[in-house]
Amino acid sequence: MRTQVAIVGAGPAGMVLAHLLNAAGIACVVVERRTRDYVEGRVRAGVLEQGTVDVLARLGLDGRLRSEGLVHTGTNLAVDGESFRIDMAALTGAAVTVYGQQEVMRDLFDAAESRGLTLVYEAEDLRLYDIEGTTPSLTFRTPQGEQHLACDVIAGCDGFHGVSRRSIPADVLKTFERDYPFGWLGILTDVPPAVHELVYASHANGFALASMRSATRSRYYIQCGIAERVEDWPDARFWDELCLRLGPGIAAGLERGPSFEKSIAPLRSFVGEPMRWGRLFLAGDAAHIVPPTGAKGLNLAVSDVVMLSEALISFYATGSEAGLDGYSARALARVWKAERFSWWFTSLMHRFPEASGFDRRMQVAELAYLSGSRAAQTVLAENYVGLPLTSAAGPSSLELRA
Ligand code: RFL
Ligand code: PHB
Repeated sequence: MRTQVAIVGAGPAGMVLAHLLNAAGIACVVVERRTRDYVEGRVRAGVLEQGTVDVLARLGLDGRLRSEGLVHTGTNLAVDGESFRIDMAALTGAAVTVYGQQEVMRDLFDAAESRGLTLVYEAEDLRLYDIEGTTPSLTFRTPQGEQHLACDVIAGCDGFHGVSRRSIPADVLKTFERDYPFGWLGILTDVPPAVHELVYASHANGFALASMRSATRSRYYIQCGIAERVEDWPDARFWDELCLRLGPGIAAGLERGPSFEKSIAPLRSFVGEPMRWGRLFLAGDAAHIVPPTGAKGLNLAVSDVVMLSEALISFYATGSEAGLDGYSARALARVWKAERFSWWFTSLMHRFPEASGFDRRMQVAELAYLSGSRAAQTVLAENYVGLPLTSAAGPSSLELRA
């Protein structure tokens, strides 16, 4: 097999890139380790930035998103049971859309089928060859046998545990990492959301989040210890702790229902630099991880592949590699800002095991300041709705110094 761009991984990064390239007439093949049902079944992100919605609209993938997505013009913060609203639309002119990653994946896969995109599922033991030359290739094994795929460029969109990032030599790849000493225990339940917008709660006991998937399906999270297990949290205990952290005002409107999904996710900040080695380009979780507090992971995957697609379109149109050469610095400039926001919001809202009484007072003071300061709220809101793409002319000199 031969193609122009081989895309490893059919998550949001790989599939949005495939659609962007297909729309530009560039041939690509997506190679995925799992089945479509497995990828589509993963319960993950829920909040789309305006820029992500715009990209899906540009690709003609926003039909269901427009009719079923919930546009939120504000978000709520709760501090030890008292809440206030941040009016993102008034502060920034932009909003976010609540539409689950599972729905985004379904739309991407359905359109891939109807548009004739080439996807290979259940590809095991994928290996990358000759990424430092101009004729890279992949091998993998499918139920049909051993496969070889020759290409011009490999897009490594295979998530945090994929093979792409590990194919960059250890003396080239610099990694920057922070693990947080807690996780998020999340549930899905078919009851109407407690509040029609999200509530991010900071409580002396720890963080909680009230989110949703639709007018009849709620998604709730509470901070838990990294050593805790799902079995430690029967529904009744989960609901009691969630209500305590959200506070009596919000708890009064909260309906309890049986959970049909319950899982624990660790929290991590991670960046690998550079995002390019030879003809291999990393995008999304393959290159970086953010803790979910800022709702940035899926959105960063989309902004990365928009920038990568622009570089590839220019490469195939002109033969110039300037865009490809600039991709890593351009993407990283935006990635680091989202990393900063996600780290800051995580640090502000969670209970750290080693935190002193002073540390808690600092969190509460900062939240009190946020509740009364338009300037502080604007900082939060403009990061939450999504920062603009870095200019194609390249990041500023300040960003390059990093
Ligand atoms: P993905 O989604 O991990 O997809 C990578 C794909 O690559 C495949 N793969 C391979 N394929 C072939 N060969 C190999 N050797 C392979 N190794 C791996 C995998 O099977 C998979 O299909 O990465 P991508 O595309 O970069 O997308 C990233 C997002 O999925 C992720 O950042 C978000 O889910 C993060 N996230 C959130 N992001 C948001 O923007 N808003 C949110 O509200 C939000 N909430 C969340 C989240 C993530 C969470 N968890 C569980 C990590 C909430 C949670 C709880
Ligand atoms: C979600 O609904 O899953 C969700 C929402 C906001 C976040 C993280 C996750 O910050």
